[in-house]
Amino acid sequence: MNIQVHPKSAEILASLGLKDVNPGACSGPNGWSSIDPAKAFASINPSTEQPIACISPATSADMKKAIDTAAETFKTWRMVPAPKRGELIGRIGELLAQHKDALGALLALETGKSITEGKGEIGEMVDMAKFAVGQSRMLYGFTMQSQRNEHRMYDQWLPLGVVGIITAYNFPAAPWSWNALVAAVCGNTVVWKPSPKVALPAIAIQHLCNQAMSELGYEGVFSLVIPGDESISEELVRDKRVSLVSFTGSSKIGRHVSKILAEDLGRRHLMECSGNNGCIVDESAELDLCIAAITFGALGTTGQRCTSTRRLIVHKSRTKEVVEGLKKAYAKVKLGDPFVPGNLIGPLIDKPAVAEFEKAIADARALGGEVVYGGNVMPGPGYYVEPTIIMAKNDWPCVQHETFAPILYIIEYDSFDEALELHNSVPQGLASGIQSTNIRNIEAFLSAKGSDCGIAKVNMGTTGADIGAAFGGEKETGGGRASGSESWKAYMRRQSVAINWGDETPWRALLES
Ligand code: UN1
Repeated sequence: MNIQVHPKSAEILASLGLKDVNPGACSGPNGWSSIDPAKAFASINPSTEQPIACISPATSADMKKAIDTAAETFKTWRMVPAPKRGELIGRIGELLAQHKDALGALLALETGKSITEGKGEIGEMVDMAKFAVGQSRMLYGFTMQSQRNEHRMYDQWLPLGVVGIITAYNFPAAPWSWNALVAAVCGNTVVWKPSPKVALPAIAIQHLCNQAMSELGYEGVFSLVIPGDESISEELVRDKRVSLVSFTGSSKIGRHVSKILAEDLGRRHLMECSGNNGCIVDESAELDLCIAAITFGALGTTGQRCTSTRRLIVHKSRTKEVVEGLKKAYAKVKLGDPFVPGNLIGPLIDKPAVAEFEKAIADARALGGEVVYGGNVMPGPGYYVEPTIIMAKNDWPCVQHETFAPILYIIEYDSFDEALELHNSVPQGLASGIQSTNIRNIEAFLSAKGSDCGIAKVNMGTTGADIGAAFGGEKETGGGRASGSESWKAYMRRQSVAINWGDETPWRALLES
């Protein structure tokens, strides 16, 4: 294949150990799969529509080998003291920090997100490694009061086994770390299936994990599989040795994945599916704060975050100034090559994503939606679209659906109860926000009758969750939680232990009578 590369491509790829054609699976020592050039598929730069490098897809045999390796390695890894397991994660964190610039640039190259966001995503992984190292000394269980004489009771947390992690194209790296690094300190082994649209960072990260695993003698803890087709990906979900599947992606596929797992009862799933994030702007909102937060919330990562602000629920008295303020801010936001510092908005990921953008706008227009900003696809090369603002109604199908594009729907309200009702009237429940200086509205938004989402933000954008807090949402978002808070418990099984340390038992009398 004749690869026309971005000027910086060769340098970035070389510094991360990536070649023109890369193996699509790795498990165990010297475990890279063999390359079949005839089957290799290209990873495309959405800014130029040109290939970056190719991946030889994982076969069914590669998938089996990865799960075999993970299952076998689990037998020894689970017995390594958790703080020792943390040492491996600490080393991976150091290597990620050393390669932060190159990995961040690779994300910009492959996803089209700005270089600042790319480096930010890797920085988040470094923080996540530090968090997981700390967590490795804090896998706490309760002690409980037994009702029996001279008995002790306590909860202990034990590892699950093999954890499968399926990640999406918009965040090719950080969500793996929220799951994998915590899962590993908990004593699990990990098999990662990234989106084939953005597989190069996963290969680069596997190289770093391999280095750390080989230095510390823990080979086989982290494996990678990048199949070219869905049926092989599904083998990861179907294999009963995989105790937990953490899935990031659409609610449609998430529903399919969770059904397969539910069939086996004890197998677990951690779902991070679609979001449709609303932000209420009330009468008391501070305009400047609100405009800056909403602009980044709606346009960061070109509206391709599951936390992106998609619905702005504005009090009627504020609509005019909010829309005018957003239009001014949108006009200032720079769009273009993700490598040019200061450019906030890059391209969408691919042609189908552009078609989704066009469809959502056409659907809104057909229902009477007024496009007050943007609305057009930009001339190529690159999958660039204009940031868009549409006056809309909350119950329109296009508003109820998550479109991964920089489209912001403005929905007006009269009373605050109506705002809460509108806010919660979507099938998804990931991130939410309120722009307000009114303590009563803020507290109502955070109360039981308020936001029904997993993440609630006050005077902030809906994006930019901090790793210290659990990440995930309710309803069709799937209910899973990853990264901080007490998310580690999802990667372990609880065992309630009871010990009789005395010499009495009520059953003895039964035998003596
Ligand atoms: C996602 O879009 O899948 O909260 C994750 C945020 C980021 C993560 C987004 N920290 O916007």
